[in-house]
Amino acid sequence: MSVLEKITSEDAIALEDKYGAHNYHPLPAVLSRGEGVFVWDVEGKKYYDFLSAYSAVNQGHCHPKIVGAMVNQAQTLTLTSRAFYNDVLGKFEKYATETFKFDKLLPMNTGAEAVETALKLCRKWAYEKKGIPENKAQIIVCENNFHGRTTTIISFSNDPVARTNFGPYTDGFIKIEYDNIEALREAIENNANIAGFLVEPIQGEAGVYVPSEGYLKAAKELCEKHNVLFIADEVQTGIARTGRLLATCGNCSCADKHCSGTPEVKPDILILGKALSGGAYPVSAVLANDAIMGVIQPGNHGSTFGGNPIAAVVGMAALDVVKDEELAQNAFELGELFRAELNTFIANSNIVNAVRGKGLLNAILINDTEESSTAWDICMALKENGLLAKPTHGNIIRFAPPLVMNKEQLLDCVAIITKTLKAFEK
Ligand code: IF1
Repeated sequence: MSVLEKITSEDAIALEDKYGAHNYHPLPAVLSRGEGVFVWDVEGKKYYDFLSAYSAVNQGHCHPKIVGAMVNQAQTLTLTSRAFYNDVLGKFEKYATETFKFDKLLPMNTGAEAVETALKLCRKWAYEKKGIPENKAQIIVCENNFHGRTTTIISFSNDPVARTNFGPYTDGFIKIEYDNIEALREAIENNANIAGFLVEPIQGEAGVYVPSEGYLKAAKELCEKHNVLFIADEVQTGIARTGRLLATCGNCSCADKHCSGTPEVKPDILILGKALSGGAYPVSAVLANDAIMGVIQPGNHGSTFGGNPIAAVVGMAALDVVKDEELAQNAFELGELFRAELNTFIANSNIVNAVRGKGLLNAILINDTEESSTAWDICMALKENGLLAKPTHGNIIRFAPPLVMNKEQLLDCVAIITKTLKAFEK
């Protein structure tokens, strides 16, 4: 079968079922084209994309500036490995460190690799700078976290589906309740071997759980007081998704073009991925200042593709788009509108209990049990009505459109969502 040969949805699904590992349970939409906020399936049906590949396609599908940069570089030099220099990595590192206000950047490919990199960096800093006895470093993480799927990362997951039967597990992690500053204080103050605190500014997979006002700031202050590294996993919340360049920018009122660079909560280690490439190519990164990143010496860490020329130019183009099209401001404004519209619906609904989120990272809580298929059934109905979304856990549906959406399209999506939900009213 030639890759150019047209295929039906049914055949595409059958091929994956027969020849692919069953590590996902996708909605039965077989997509063949994407442009901006839209995707099309193989039968030509058009959809609003309300997942954005889990917030990787913030800049919209196939953004011409990003794709253009990728194609041009792909025809010039794709990969050198880090055995040699290349002419674009340094430019990307400079651009990204100036954008996010850090001294150094370590380039990787996937979000999980960047999280693993941050954990290794934190541990090495703890032994060589903080003076924690070797192999005694502990890193605090939160219940219901999602940081990726490597063996170490799932070692501190409490999701049985992600963790069971993948042991033996990596040691050195302490789990505490998310959004509970006293739990963090208790864990930090009674243990001299705490190296770092790894946290999602908003817990995406847990169901778009937005922490209490001031939690992140108080957590950072506690970390500072006890010489513990505050590690922000912004793989999903970063790159303008939550209405600011970073979720840890908090209520900083700047838009990207004139960022003052003084975010509400400045991480010691920042983890980026997903939309760092606009979804065109795997690009992730760990950023830190010299006092921390300086512990990394040649041979300590790396990856064949980490920092490759295509990743570098795609990363620069993706950041350009965020700034030039003021995506953070757009996400902020459309997010406010989305939640206001949904709250109006919820006031007279018995199928939705609440909407929550920041910027264009939102979720609705369906009025049914976690075990019910209602959220899935609603997503199937949304698909029929021309909008793609997927439940996170059980009865929660995540809504995360590309940040290039305009007000008219958003209101069109609100109409589709509310019309669909009405059919499920009890
Ligand atoms: C899947 C979830 C979202 C992430 C945060 C690191 C990573 C992710 C905060 C790892 C990745 C993806 C992974 C993808 C589905 C999606 C996801 F449902 F799994 F949990 F978005 F919420 N930190 N999240 O959200 O980045 O290695 O994937 O590039 O694995 O099913 P990655």
